[in-house]
Amino acid sequence: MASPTAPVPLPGADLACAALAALARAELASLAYPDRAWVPPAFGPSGQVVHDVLVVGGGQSGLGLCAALRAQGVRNVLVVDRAPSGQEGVWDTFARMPELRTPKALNGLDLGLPTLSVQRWYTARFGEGAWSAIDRIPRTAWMDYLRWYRATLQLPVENDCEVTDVRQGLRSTDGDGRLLAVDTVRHGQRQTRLARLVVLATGTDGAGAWRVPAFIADALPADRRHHSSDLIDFGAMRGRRVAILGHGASAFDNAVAALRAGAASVDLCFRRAALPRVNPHRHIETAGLMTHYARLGDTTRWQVARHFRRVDQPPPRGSFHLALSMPGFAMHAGCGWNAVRWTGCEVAIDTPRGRLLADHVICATGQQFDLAARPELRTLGPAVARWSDRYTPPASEADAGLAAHPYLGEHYEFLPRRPGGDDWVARVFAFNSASFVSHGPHSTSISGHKHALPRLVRGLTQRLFLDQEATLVDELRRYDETDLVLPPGFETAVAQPHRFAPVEVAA
Ligand SMILES: Cc1cc2nc3c(=O)[nH]c(=O)nc-3n(C[C@@H](O)[C@@H](O)[C@H](O)COP(=O)(O)OP(=O)(O)OC[C@H]3O[C@@H](n4cnc5c(N)ncnc54)[C@H](O)[C@@H]3O)c2cc1C
Repeated sequence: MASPTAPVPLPGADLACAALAALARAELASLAYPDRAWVPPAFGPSGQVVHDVLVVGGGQSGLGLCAALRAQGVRNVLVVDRAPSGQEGVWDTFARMPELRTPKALNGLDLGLPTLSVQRWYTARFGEGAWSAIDRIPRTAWMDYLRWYRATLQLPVENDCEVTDVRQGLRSTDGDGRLLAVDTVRHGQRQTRLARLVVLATGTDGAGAWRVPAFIADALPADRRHHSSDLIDFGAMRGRRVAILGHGASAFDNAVAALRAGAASVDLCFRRAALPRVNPHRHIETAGLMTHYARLGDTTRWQVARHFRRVDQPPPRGSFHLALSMPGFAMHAGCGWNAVRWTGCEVAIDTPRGRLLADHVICATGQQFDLAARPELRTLGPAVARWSDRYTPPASEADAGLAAHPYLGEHYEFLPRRPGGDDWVARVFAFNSASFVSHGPHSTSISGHKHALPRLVRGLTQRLFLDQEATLVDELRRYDETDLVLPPGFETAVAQPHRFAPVEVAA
């Protein structure tokens, strides 16, 4: 979906971006990235290739991770994504805001290389002045940058490929470590892939599902109720009344989209008495906190998670002011929906303020945490430790939703639910919304990558390296690659015996 504020590329922008890509590759090479491969190849029982790391999800997290692993000499990485190429993630699918919510400076997919940064790409494409003029990157431009990034680094992404389960696999032919079996479906073909490690980079809904609340879903015809994450036909709302539930960014974005498409009116309702004014996310987006968050004690992490749940964040200024400026828009605070009914020709919504009538309903109610909703977690879900297994908050701070979140290790690895059991689950890393309580709210967001990706990469490379411990000494002893090339008998040939005097032996 094109953004109304998409900037206009400079003449020759494609050539400039191609030149920047070539420069980025040259600079990577000059820093000796990627480093040489150091994970020995492994094969499954029937000779199948074993991937060192299989990444599920080719959005910004999967791409950045793949690039960072290759830079560290982990070359046998495969990224799979169920979306078609270039349509990964939220940016060009159902995100509807004109610009990102993240300030433009908070990004970190660049591996520390300015030529890979979004700023350099943006200025190559739109000019220095265009970069100075924005404080948020336009949404569609961010997705274009991700496409450029993937192409520049030639990252191995297999699209249209859905992961349906991750299981304990077999031992590899080299006998080290256990393998994971990853079941996939691609164009109707089922396949089981093997990997030493798996990362779930499956996004904001990676630990649940976008869901219309049941009391709404059950009451209304399917074409009259939508979730903000649906691919909505806004054209069908022309001349109609639209009611939106929620006060977050998506609520305002969808209001703007509906009014732009010609909706007669939009009523945006939410339960709170007032919109949040303060954005606690901005407070915690510091290098110190995001780098070391996982080292905080359980009590502190629990309290932070509760705080974020309780206070929420304001809608982004751009979408908010735009919605308020549009004729037909109305916002109703303190107006949660008690009941919803289909009269046969319209939607009747009971609120504390009275009855609201609408033709379409959009629920901007976010995602529901529910590991059971994820096919790829069908085996893992019941086997992994949850916060309820490891931490008991005071009764006044209890929260069943947070308690159901996985209790992850320091590097995003799942931990076995039964201590000492199912250790294979620690070969799977949750770099998605499942990490919210253990690693804070920002690991996978744009502002988190700079700090979170190195931690994840360290965990992955540490596991791959420690897998080699049993063979490390033998390999070292067997190592016989000649470094100094000399002809046979060299030492004898160069020796100069006349430099030595005979040693007198005392009588
Ligand atoms: C409307 C909206 C606006 C947002 N705006 C911002 C913002 O401005 N700034 C910010 O930092 N964050 C924002 N977010 C949060 C978040 O979506 C992004 O930070 C970002 O998309 C996270 O990147 P990711 O790669 O981790 O996940 P995603 O971009 O969601 O990518 C996950 C990928 O995994 C794939 N996948 C999932 N399950 C499977 C499976 N079983 N098999 C194969 N593939 C699978 C999906 O197809 C998808 O492509 C926003 C979220 C929404 C919903």
